[in-house]
Amino acid sequence: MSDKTQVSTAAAPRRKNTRLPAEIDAQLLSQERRAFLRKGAAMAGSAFAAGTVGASGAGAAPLAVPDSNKSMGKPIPATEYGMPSKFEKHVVRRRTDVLVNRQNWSDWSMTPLQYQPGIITPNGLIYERHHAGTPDIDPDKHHLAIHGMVRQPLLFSMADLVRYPSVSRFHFMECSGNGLTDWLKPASKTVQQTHGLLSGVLWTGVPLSTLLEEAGVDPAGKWAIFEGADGSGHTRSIPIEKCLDDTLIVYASNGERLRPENGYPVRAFMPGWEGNVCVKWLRRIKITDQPAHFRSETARYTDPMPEGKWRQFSMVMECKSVVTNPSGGMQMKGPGFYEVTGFAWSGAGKIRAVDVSFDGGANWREATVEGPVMDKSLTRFKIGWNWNGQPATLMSRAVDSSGYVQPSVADIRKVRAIVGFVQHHNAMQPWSVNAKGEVTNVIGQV
Ligand SMILES: Nc1nc2c(c(=O)[nH]1)N[C@H]1C(S)=C(S)[C@@H](COP(=O)(O)O)O[C@H]1N2
Ligand SMILES: [Mo]
Repeated sequence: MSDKTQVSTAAAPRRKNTRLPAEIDAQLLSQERRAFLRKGAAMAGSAFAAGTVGASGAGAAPLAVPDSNKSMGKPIPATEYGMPSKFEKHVVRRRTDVLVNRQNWSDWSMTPLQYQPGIITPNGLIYERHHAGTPDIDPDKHHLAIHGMVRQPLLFSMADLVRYPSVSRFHFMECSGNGLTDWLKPASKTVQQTHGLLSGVLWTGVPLSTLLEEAGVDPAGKWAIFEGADGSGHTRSIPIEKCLDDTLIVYASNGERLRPENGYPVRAFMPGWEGNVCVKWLRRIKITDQPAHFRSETARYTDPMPEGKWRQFSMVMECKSVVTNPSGGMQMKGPGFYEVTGFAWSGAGKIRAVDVSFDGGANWREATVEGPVMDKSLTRFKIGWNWNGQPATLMSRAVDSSGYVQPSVADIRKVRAIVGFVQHHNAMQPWSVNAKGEVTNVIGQV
């Protein structure tokens, strides 16, 4: 049979004739459904006592043939960059609705974590945080310099950089300002607003250690200064140990070159450390014998301590988790079985366990941590819940491979001062469900 015959419109009626009769379809479907429910009941025990999960119970009615079965679909264009279905338009990054900042170039947009089914954030949904907007950089004109206390200063074009041996690694990236509006009382409604300065990404690039080996770091070189090519000239000082350990010079995310807003054509990435150190649009790395004490290491990105002092260089993002389904702004569809899901992550290693409470922290159940469980990566957890229709308060608590347990705001208060908007908020996030099934942010209220 020629290609032409296969794609002719004659295929439509023929296909229709070869379909299973509708009643056989329905029979198969109900068999499958019974098998699914049996399996579910075996897995989740009493969780399925309420009967169906969400599928409606119509077992034997013949299925209607949808219009999509009766006509040809959209042909493949000669070239195309694929986009999500038009029915997924709500799955978008959103600017903050708490700190309205429209006149300011320093801005951020958040990842819709409530709609993210797995540990990867698609490139168009990776959160954005910039201090002076996104520059438009021609990769053919861009260079990265390594200089300062080195044996031989080096200048790389993008073409040079991509020739070096590369690695691909799954890691989360989180802004240390994630959650800063929601310490003591709820300001944000959704998990996108409370936790969306967080993304899970497959980063590809060159280990910085490779480039530093070639440059030859002076034994007295203890810090490296990273500078971006954007309007903010963003700069950070990084200890040489981190540079030689797992720091990456990244040019791709999730299988394609970085998006402009995430640092195209090249950025730094320090796994597990606050997003701010991951300098985008990277143009130079200067080796020095001491930190430079830039604005983002003094006036910003420091932690207030109880004695009125400020702590600098607290760059590891400590263990954290959040329930994303259900989460703020959602509406439960009546009592019955729910799979509660969320994310856990730690800048200090892997996720060891996640507990979930349904009564505001009085009792806890251990959730299933879904593999692969990777170092400094978003990790998914899930737990079955049979909602009885009564008010409930959900929250999660993660433990990482170092044994560190995610704190409450009260726990953090014992070791740090909390004054208004401050960074490094890794406390547990409570969501309350009322009898109507409305889910709201109740941080500071339980
Ligand atoms: N050059 C440059 N790098 C930068 C920034 C910036 O404004 N300019 N913002 C930093 C901050 S605060 C964060 S959280 C991350 C955000 O990276 P993203 O926009 O790819 O999510 O980039 C960091 N690197
Ligand atoms: Mo940030």
